[in-house]
Amino acid sequence: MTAASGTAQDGRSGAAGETRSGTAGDARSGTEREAQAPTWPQEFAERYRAAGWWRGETFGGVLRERAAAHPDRIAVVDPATDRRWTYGELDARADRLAAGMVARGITAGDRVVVQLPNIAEFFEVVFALFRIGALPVFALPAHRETEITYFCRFTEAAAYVIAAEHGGYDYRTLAAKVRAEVPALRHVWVAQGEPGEFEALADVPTEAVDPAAPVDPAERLDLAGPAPHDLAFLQLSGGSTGVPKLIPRTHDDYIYSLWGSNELCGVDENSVYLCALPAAHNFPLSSPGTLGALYAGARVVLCPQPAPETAFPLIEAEGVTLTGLVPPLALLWTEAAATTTHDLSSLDVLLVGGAKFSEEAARRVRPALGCTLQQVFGMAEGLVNYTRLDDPEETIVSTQGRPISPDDEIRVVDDEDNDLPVGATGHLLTRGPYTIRGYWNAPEHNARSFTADGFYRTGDIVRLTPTGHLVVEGRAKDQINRGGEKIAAEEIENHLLAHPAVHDANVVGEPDPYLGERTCAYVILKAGAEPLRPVAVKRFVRERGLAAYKVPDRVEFVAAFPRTGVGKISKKDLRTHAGTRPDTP
Ligand code: OOB
Repeated sequence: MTAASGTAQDGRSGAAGETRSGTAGDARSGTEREAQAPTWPQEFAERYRAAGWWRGETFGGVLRERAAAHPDRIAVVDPATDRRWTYGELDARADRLAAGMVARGITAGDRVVVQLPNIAEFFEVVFALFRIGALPVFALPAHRETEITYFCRFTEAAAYVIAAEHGGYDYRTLAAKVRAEVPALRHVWVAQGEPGEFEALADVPTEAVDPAAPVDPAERLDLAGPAPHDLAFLQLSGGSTGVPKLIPRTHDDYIYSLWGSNELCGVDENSVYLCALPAAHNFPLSSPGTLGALYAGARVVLCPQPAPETAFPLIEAEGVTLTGLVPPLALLWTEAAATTTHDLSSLDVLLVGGAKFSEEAARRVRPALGCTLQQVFGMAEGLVNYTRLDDPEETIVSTQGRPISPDDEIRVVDDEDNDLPVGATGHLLTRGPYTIRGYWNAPEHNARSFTADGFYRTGDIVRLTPTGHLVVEGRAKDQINRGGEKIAAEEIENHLLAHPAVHDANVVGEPDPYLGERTCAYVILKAGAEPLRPVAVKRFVRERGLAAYKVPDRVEFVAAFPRTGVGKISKKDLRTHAGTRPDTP
């Protein structure tokens, strides 16, 4: 990794010449920390600070400032429970929860797996952790035993935060399994609903919440709090390998992506952001998302689920001005808008991203919803591109935008990393002030995913237009993008190979009119094995404790896989074949 002996300083770090990335205040050497979370070389850190991109703020500090400036303004609306928290209240809640977590042994640098639906406590928890300098690990509500156990084990998590139930699923049962498998997990906190055998989050704070009397844990508990260049949290990578990788983001870099997004999406203190996608995902979190809205002093409205029947009444009632959707939902919303009785006229901007939005679908947004479409092509690793609100309609519907920052470096290269001329299609590499220099604790993987000089290999195939806009043409990574939900083929192949009757398996994406892509598993059974039905294979994968979206949509049994000239399995040929056969039970 190139991220040399990190020496970024902002005057708050402990030993001069060392970053504290990942582990505020820990006693390990800079080299050890660097191996855990590679960071920007000093010359880049200095450049990004000098340019004003890194403002030297932390999430805890930002919330404190907003609460001081306008304590009574509404920060978070949770319609499912009819709660409206002001900035003052959110700030006080975060303080008290931080104090309680510290009293239970959570310290700076600890990892805490947060798996919450779109409820107000999501913000109370993550801001409490930000204040302590502990790192939320952002799991999705769809994750199950396999994923959560892995996150808890791999990050050596100190705690796991859930809601008792959501979407008909009991997360306490999941937590019991996870705790049995990961004894090092010290706490399971239940943020909403009956805690069962675990502790209710409401019992963690050391004092009752009194919004009128904010406390400062930094003073009371002698917490230094994180420095702006410290890690703030770990995001999940969509990934293309057997296990998901974790993405270390700092306060400085992520906060830049927030205010940079706010400027391009027109977010100010009068904005109302509807969080319709799962709050923990990078898109609704930061593009400009809930955290962008809170940075601006705006209002966040939590949508329990993204169907038009739920979202449209909230848009009307709360005067929502912008929201973000993945393409299948954007399609659904444009269709539903034609017959809705709800007044959607407050909606100024609809952001669509996470997967390619087809030009035909993009053209329908403005006429159907009466708002400006903003395409967003982003990644949890960093780089985010937006079409601009004042781009010509043709650019808005036919490109995936251009980067947030003038310091985002974009390279489009061939298979040998040679730069290609503008207009040519190739691999997208990027480096910049909010794109990570390496995954968390993954040195071998980092050597493959980043160039020697620190460019991230996005795995996306793109072309640049003469105006500097990017058009996503495809993907080189072995991943299926199922309507914005990313599935690493290798991860599912490994699960299929665990079936006693399966000799070999390959998972590819095939076209789907609604999702864009769906997953197809090609399976070769062992010689002499009893015939299997596709449904049995799907059930087998599901019962291994995986998120439902990862269960193959279609399973096809074959005698052999197509091979390339040199004898390797040709996923390209499998993809071509996929979609030509109907599904069978
Ligand atoms: C967002 O983040 P991730 O980390 O779940 O997925 C990133 C990948 C990209 O590398 C690309 O393959 C795909 O998702 N993607 C798109 C896209 N937006 C993301 N592919 C085509 N067109 C688009 N507009 O998905 C994400 C993060 C922040 C903002 C928006 C999306």
